[in-house]
Amino acid sequence: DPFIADPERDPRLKTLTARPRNAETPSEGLSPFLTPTPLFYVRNHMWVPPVEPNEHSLTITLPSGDEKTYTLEDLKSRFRTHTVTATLQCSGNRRADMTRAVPDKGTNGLQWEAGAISCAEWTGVKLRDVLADAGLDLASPGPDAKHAQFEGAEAYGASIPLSKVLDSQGDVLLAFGMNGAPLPADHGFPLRVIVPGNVAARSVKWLKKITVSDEESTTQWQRRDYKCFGPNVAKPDWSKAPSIQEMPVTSAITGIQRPEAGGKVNVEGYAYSGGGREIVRVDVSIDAGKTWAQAELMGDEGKGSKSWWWKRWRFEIPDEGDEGGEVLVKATDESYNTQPEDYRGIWNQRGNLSCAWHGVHVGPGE
Ligand code: MTE
Ligand code: MO
Repeated sequence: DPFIADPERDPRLKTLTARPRNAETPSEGLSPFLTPTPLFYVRNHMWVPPVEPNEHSLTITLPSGDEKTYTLEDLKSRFRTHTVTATLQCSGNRRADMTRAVPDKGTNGLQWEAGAISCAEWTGVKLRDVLADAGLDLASPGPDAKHAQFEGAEAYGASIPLSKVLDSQGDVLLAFGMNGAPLPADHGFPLRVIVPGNVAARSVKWLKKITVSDEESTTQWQRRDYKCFGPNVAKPDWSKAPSIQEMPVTSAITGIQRPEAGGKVNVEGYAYSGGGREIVRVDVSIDAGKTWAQAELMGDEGKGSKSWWWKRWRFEIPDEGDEGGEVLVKATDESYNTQPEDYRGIWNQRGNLSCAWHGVHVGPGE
């Protein structure tokens, strides 16, 4: 049984598949700034690999062929420790919205609602510090040093451009801590890479090996799955589209509360953009998008060089009338990128980057 090392899971997680474990964060877990660890969404392509922390090691290979191996103890004792707040979001978050919007075509993949996203404080050492120790010249790494490839202990792998690692404000971590405790088994114990601002698929769990290379990781997760093609492309030439790295701006409604009978309806949710682009505005409409009003942004501050974390927001519906209706949300990031209105222009067969305006029905008495 390859799933023998899979841990017990919190029953409040919304399970999509049990083996491998894929489960989204319930709305109660989407409400706090830092997602309680047991409610952090889980996306496993395979099993949780059994690991013996004292035997776990990380091997780094440079383009020169030089190789260096680090134990966990080496990483913890020899490098400065940093804590970074980062939201992880799956490329398929909100895929179910895209499927519902284009029912004749549907989408392939796990049908996530708005809970394939969570936020945590990650503690570890900077990958750039470790690469320098392994012998990479950070100032002039050479023409063959273009990508950092990551391999997990089960077989999963992915890569990111090396420039993200070399950026002194990139905050790429080799993390052993999550929300002040050791990483749990589902989230990569004992070591994972955290790539803040990039699609979570690049934050490889159960990290065993890093290769600095002139090419991207050759896995399907780098070369195929996380790409978007136009609706007319039935047989994509995978090499013709870049792998998803930074994600576009998105938002969602995650809770609706009526404090007391007859009281006003409060709507709350999150907004997030990739690349450390801060969310600067969230707008809500209660008339199908004809008019919009700005929601209140919560003042949460995370740790890190850029805004790697989501923004929580809330909005009080002024007068919902008797019929209720659809509440819509859209967000704007610091580059003034905003979300598309609907799925007509962004539908893709894999259902990646499902980020149109999010709507939830609010009815009387709800
Ligand atoms: N790393 C390994 N080793 N195996 C995996 O299946 N899944 C990736 C990424 N890293 C994966 C992995 C994907 S697609 C996502 S969305 C995130 O891990 C999910 O991280 P989480 O389970 O900690 O929420
Ligand atoms: Mo993912």
